Amino acid sequence: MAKKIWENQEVADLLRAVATAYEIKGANRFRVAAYQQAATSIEHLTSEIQDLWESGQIAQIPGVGSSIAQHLDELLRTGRSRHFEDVFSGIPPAVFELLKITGIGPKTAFRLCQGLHIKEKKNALQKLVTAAQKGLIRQLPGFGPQSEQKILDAIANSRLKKKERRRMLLALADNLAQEVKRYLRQSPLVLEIKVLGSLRRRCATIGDLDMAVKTRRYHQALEYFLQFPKIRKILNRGEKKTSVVLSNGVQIDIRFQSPETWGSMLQYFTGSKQHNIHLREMAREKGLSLSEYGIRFLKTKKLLKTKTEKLFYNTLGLDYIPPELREDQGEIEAAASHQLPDLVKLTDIRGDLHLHSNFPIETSHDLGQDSFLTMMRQTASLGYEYLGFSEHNPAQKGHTPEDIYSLLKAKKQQIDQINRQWSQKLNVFALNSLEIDIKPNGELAIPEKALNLLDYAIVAVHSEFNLSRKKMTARILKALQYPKVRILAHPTGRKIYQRDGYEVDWEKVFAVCRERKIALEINSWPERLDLPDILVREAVRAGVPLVIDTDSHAVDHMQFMRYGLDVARRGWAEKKNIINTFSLAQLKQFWQ
Ligand code: DGT
Ligand code: CA
Ligand code: CA
Repeated sequence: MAKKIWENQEVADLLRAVATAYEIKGANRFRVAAYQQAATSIEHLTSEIQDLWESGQIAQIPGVGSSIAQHLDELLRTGRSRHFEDVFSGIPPAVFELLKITGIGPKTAFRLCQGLHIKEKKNALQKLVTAAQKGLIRQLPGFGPQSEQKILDAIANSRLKKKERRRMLLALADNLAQEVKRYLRQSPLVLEIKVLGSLRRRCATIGDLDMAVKTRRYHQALEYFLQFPKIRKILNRGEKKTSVVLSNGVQIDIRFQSPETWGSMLQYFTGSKQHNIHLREMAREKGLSLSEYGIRFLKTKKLLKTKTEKLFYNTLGLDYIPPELREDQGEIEAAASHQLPDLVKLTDIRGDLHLHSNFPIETSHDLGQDSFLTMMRQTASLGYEYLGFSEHNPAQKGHTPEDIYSLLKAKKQQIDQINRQWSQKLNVFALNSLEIDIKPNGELAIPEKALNLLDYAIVAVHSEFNLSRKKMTARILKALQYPKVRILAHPTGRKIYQRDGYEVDWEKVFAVCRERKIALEINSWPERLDLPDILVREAVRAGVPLVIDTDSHAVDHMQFMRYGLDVARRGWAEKKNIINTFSLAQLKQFWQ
């Protein structure tokens, strides 16, 4: 029998299931977190875990500790892990079906399955709905009519969202596109490859991949593409284009085009649809018609072929419009009056202000995996000037205010020490920060005295996400009044496909941030991308400072800056709007 090839996503899903099983069994939360972290790391790998395993590199994956690495080795070698099987024992498979519903956690799912005798995955959800409709859930210990209704609502809601969920996260689409590009580049027929559609516009989620290949021999180039090993099904094929589905279910629409009409084709298939419709209306008023082949003058019927997109836009009397802005949100008007923003670039970034090291301060949430020095070196290799260590605050449970103070003091001393030893050599300066929980009443989760130890504080909501808009606004506004607070992290709390953001009165938050020079974070973590682009645009309009952070828990995550940058650009942000484009001296002055 052919040996099973493990996909990254499959392994990540399995590890996440192990974490859940541990959680149900009441295992220590660090163990649960270790499995979750390993799952996330594997999901974000840019190489295949199967390949890493074959070259003996599993233990080197950041976030995969030695014991998990051993279990994975057994899994990839033999197709099973006895350890994982032990962890799963006694947990009905149906639990994992129920967990797909947002709002049902591991322990609830387990209690429901046990109480209602739902064992198998098959029809598990339907059985749960039937039980709820018969009023059986409210009779279980710990449940009532209200929680029964909540479960029904959650299931209905998640069915609604299912369709939407088939879209991929930007980071995943990016990796996939890279892989296809690597393949295409090997052919000498291929002169250039471009990603188009929503991926080129850098949307947070991507429906399908649109690509274009510049070639003079499109027939052969198309044939070559169809040999890509991951193609599962060819949906249609024309002379110059084809649509296929890959083994992971993702669709690719790809076009093969000669250099003469390259510009118009890029423009057309980058979209968005709304942008193109608006552009066509505008062109028509000027006596022009637009297509993927160029610009036609209606009077003379003459077709102007446009080699570049710039020429295309300029011919219409517009400045070149960066793809991220092409959403028909005023960019066409701005391009006509030469008022497009000069968007922030990756090379403008001078530091990363939200990083989790592994320095042990007995944190309330997950600690990072790498040392201060490792992260400083990575900062240097990214060409930045500074970084900020912002682990989660020490847990309040089990610590007195004095304990917390001394843990944070020890951290500050260590950072001072490392700056003395390494700053000059690496040309990188480390700042001492902390990501502090905003408690439901708006107080911060560390004693006020400890704030004095920090260069700046990051505050964030990590619990009780479902407060009313009024209470959530009051909670955040209160937190923003504390001294040293300079960043509000992942301001809406959304996690794409996992949790909607909470409601906040942004006008009020914007006003306080502007006045107190508190930056709203654009968190680059692929599931977060928070602030979302629409709010970034509003914040930019309101003159609120922003910061693009990676929130890295390992050095490998520091490359995600790119995704936060994408969001910033989609929100029309310029360099001057983003505080981590400032030099360290400028930043200190800004914060004075
Ligand atoms: P997605 O795939 O849902 O994330 O979003 P897009 O924007 O990539 O949309 P897609 O893949 O349907 O189409 C790619 C681009 O092609 C789209 O942004 C605009 C352009 N386009 C040009 N003409 C048409 C048309 O007649 N219909 C559609 N759907 N798109 C068109
Ligand atoms: Ca698309
Ligand atoms: Ca498409």
